[in-house]
Amino acid sequence: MTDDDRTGDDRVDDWVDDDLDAEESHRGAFGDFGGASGGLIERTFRERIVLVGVTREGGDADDTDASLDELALLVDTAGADAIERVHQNRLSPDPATFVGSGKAKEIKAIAEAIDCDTVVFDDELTPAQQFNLEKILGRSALDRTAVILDIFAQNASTLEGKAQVELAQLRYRLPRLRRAAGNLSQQGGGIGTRGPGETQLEVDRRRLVRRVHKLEADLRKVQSHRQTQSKARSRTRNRAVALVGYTNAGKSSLLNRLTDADVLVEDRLFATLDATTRKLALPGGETVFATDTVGFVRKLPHQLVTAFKTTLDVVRDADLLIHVVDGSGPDPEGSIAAVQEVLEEIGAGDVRQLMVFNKSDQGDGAARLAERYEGSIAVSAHSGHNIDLLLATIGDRVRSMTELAELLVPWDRGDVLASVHREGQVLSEAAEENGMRIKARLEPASLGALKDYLVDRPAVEGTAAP
Ligand SMILES: Nc1nc2c(ncn2[C@@H]2O[C@H](COP(=O)(O)OP(=O)(O)OP(=O)(O)O)[C@@H](O)[C@H]2O)c(=O)[nH]1
Ligand SMILES: [Mg+2]
Repeated sequence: MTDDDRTGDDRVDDWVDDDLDAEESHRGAFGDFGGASGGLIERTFRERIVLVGVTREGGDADDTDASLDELALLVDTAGADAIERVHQNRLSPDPATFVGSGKAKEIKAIAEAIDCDTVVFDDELTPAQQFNLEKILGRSALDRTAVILDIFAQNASTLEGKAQVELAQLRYRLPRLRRAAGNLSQQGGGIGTRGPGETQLEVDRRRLVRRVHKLEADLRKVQSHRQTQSKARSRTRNRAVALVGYTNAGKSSLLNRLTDADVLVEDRLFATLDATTRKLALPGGETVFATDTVGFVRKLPHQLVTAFKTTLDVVRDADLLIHVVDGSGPDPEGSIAAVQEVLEEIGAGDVRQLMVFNKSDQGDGAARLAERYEGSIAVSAHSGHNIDLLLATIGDRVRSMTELAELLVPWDRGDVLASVHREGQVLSEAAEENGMRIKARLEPASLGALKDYLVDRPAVEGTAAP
């Protein structure tokens, strides 16, 4: 065993809940993770599912319902049918069984009466809760995280996307590995010896840890490549705009409408997992980079947020976020709040936003919302409604990040002249006796560096005079 392996195992031991002493092997969701059907939810037939939502003290039952509606959609996307819902009010989750053992027995009775295969809980269960629940229920107990991971696994298509999803799955799966029957005694061997005495659980765990390290290293490589690319991009001084929003809001459709991106569009949750960036020419003559990225939902699993870090960095580093909302959806406010929460989690809570209510061709929801949210626009990626206005507004917002300035650069400062051209948008140039007089749009940082050559900054709307 190498030192590397030992470090890995130690780290995993921190994650593993040692209360989990399985006396028997039973049909569990994770005993055969990634088994015959390749996912958590059986796909050789449509599983029948009971959903369980809990409203905590101070929580709102309507929020729990909205969250369960979303969970039902997620379950459907994963390829199963939500047949029944169970709702509970609780001060706080039961550490052993999440819902309390009495409620768990009630759920079991319901599951038996309607002959369901799996129970899905709307909150993330600890490994111990999951294990105990499966014992009481006599069937798989999954949580929202597992369902979302399952959908991501189905939708991943590129190498990077697949690696990110697999990493998230492994991080979720590791603390949930179980001891198989009859394997509890740790026979033979002293410190450092592995071999005949090693339990199957340890072998499995070590194999997975090694895989986690490999994936982490692979993704780091992708990330450093991406950083080199984005450095090259920032030298060109083009602004970056990212389309963010709830899954299925129409982000990819909008990018396709704005550019010739040709991104996959589907009436399906999490159709997009990989970021796609395209140049977008604005009516004012500027060019920005526009990126379409993965959609968000309520309670997006933190394993995914961590694994998708490289993808989500694009959002954090953007100059402007176009927050796309399905204006025809049932709960736009709820989805806006969910998106905001994820943005904050990934450190993008402070990036400027332009709110866009999409699907204005479907009912008057988008138009009504646009009236309520100041500075927002109702658009339709399908019909093209207000797309010109959207482009003009993106242009305005991007332009307002720069200032109009007039400079006089002496003839012997060709380097300064070059940097004005490189860093700003030159509007006019006139040769004079003492040098070149230039009107340009520049970012505050560039203006600071060029302050010695500033003649006078023409006062324009929204620009403070010097
Ligand atoms: N009626 C209508 N439907 C739209 C519009 N824009 C998108 N859609 C539909 O909404 C669904 C989702 O569109 P996508 O563009 O894939 O949405 P997304 O936000 O990229 O979704 P994910 O990548 O899955 O998060 C598809 O069925 C689209 O055809 C629109 O302006 N009007
Ligand atoms: Mg998409």
